[in-house]
Amino acid sequence: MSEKKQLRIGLIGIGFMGRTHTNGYKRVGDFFPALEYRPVLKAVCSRNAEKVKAFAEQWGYESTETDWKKIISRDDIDAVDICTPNDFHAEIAIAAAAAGKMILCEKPLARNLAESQTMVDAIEKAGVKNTVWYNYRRLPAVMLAKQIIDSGKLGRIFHYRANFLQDWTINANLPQGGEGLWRMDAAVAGSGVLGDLLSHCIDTAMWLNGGIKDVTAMTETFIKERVHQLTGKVQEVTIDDACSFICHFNNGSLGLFESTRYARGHKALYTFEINGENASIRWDLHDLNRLEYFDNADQSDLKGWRSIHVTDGDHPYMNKWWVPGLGIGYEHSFVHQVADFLKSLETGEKCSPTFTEAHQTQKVCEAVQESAKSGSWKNTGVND
Ligand code: SOE
Repeated sequence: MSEKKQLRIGLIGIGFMGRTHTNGYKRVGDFFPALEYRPVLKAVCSRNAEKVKAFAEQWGYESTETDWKKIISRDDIDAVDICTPNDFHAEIAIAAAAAGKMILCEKPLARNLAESQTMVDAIEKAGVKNTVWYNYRRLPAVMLAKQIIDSGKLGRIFHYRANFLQDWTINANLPQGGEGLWRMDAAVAGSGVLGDLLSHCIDTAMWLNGGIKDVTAMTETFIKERVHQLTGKVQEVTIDDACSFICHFNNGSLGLFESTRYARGHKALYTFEINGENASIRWDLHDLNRLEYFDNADQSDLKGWRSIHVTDGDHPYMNKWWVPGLGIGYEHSFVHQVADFLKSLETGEKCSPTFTEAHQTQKVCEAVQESAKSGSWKNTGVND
C-alpha cells in the first residue's frame, strides 16, 4: 500500500459536533481509499482534563490539551477543527490563521456579521485553507438536487421554501446557558434558531438558488425567563425561539423560511421545496435518502411526483458505500465533507462553503435580525 500524506488534526471541543467530525475523520479512509491524504487524530482539546482524556481514549486521539492555544502552537498539527460553542469561533480561527493552520469551523461561522468579517479578513490575510461544516449539502439527495438545478431542468425558479423544526425547548423548566444548553444563551450562540437552524436552510438555499437579496422577518421568544445554569438565577431569555422570514432571491424567485424549537412532534425536521417553471423538487431530512421530483415534461397520464431513492451507484457519493438500494445516514454527510476537504488539498480548489461563502449566510442572518427588530424590509448585501 502506498504511503498516504497526512492531515494532522487538532480538534477543539468534544460535544456532539466533536463526535460527528471525528467520526468523519475515522471513516473517510476506509470508504474513500483513493484519496491522497489521510486524517491523523493528533490532538483533542477541552477545558475538562478528565473528559478530554476519556474522549481521546474512546475516539483514538493521540494526545490531549486543556488550553486551545496549545493546539494552535503545536508544530505537529496541520488543521484546527473548531467545535466549540459559537463565542469561541472567531478568537480561535483568527489565532489559527495567524499560525498558518488550515481551519475547519463548525456552523454558524460566527455570532454576528462583524465577527465573521474578522474571520474572513484573517483567513484572507493568512491564505490558509478553510471550510465551514454546513454538512447537509453533502447528503446524496441534496447534492442530487444541486445537480438537477444546475442542469437547468427546473427552468426559471419561482419559489424556494424551507423549514427547520424542533421541539426540545418547549418545557418552561428547561434552564438556559452552560454546558449542553449554550444554544439557548444569545451571548454565547449569537442568536437562537436563526443561527442554529435557519443558517443551515440559508446556506443550502443560496447554494441551490443563488443569493438572497432582501428579507422581512419576525422572531419570537415564547418563554421570557429561565434559570441560567451558570448563575443559578432566573434571567431574561435573549434568543429567538422561533424565526420566520420571507425574501426575494437575486434571480427573482420568492423565498419562505421558518424555524422553531416549539413545533411539538418535530425533532429535526429540515425540509425544502423548490418550484420551477418545468419541474419541482422537495426533500425531507427525516427521509434523507429520498428526493421527490415532479417533471411537467412527463407523459400527461403518468405525471406525478416521483420519489427517487438516492442510493444507486450513479448518485452522488453512493458508489463509495454499500450496494444499490441500501441507504446511508446523517453521519455520512460529515464523512463526505472530510472527503471533499481532503480532495481539495489534492486539487488546490476551495472546499465549499469557505469562510467567505459562510459569511454571505451571516449577512442574511444579520438582515433577518435587523428586520425582525425594525419590522421593515432589509437588504442583505448578498450580490450574487
Ligand atoms: C441543534 O439541536 C442542532 O444540533 C444544530 O446545532 C445542528 O446544526 C443541526 O444540524 C441539528 O440540530
